[in-house]
Amino acid sequence: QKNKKLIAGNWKMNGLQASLKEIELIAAKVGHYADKGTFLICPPATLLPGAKALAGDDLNIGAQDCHSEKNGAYTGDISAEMIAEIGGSFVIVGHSERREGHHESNEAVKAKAEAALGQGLKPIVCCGETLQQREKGEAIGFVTQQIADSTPDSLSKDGEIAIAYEPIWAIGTGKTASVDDVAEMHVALRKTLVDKYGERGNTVEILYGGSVKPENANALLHTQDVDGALVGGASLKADSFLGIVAAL
Ligand code: G2H
Repeated sequence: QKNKKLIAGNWKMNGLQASLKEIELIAAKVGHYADKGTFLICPPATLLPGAKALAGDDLNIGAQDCHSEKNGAYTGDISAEMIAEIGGSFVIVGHSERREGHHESNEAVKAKAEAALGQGLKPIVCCGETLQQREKGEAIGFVTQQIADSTPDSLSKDGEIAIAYEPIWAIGTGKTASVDDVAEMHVALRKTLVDKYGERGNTVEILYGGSVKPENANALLHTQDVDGALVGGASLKADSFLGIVAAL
């Protein structure tokens, strides 16, 4: 188990300017847990500069996606450089909602992760199986292949990327995977990372995501090879995000 866990909030397409007060509340408190964790909120792009201005030293700000190219005719996209310029330090890539809604392939996700590294951002590369794949017994094979194919070819320093396992059937549904299922997947993902990167694979944080909330955070965060959480719905309010942080 790592000394510090990464607790990341993914606001998805939620939050207007008034929501920045939640960032302020979170930023004021997470410093108390600095020895136990690293904290991150990924608001929508419209809130990135405002969030960064309020985040202070103890809260990281990141984006929910980036384009693989540096700039150009890509209407609606933002680049890794744009995220870095406003002081962002992380970017989520390959979330299942983007893989599904925007037809992002493993190859496309890998290119985004590499673009992020090129700008000094830490990508959080997401993976996860559908309920049908789980029921057919294909979850481990599918997810480990997804991560092998969606992550950069090489890492130049320890902890340069994180990954997040998010079973699609547990996202926003209130269902969480059982602790045994999470442990089994995370151990398999650790092996995939060590096979790909050698010893350095042990320094990649493996987050769990999918209906993480204060009530289940303690058990999930203390499961084998779970190095943190990627939190959607429960990250929108400071109280619930801090409730998860308090479970560290
Ligand atoms: C999974 C997660 C955050 P939620 O998508 O990425 O969302 O916690 O709402 O299930």
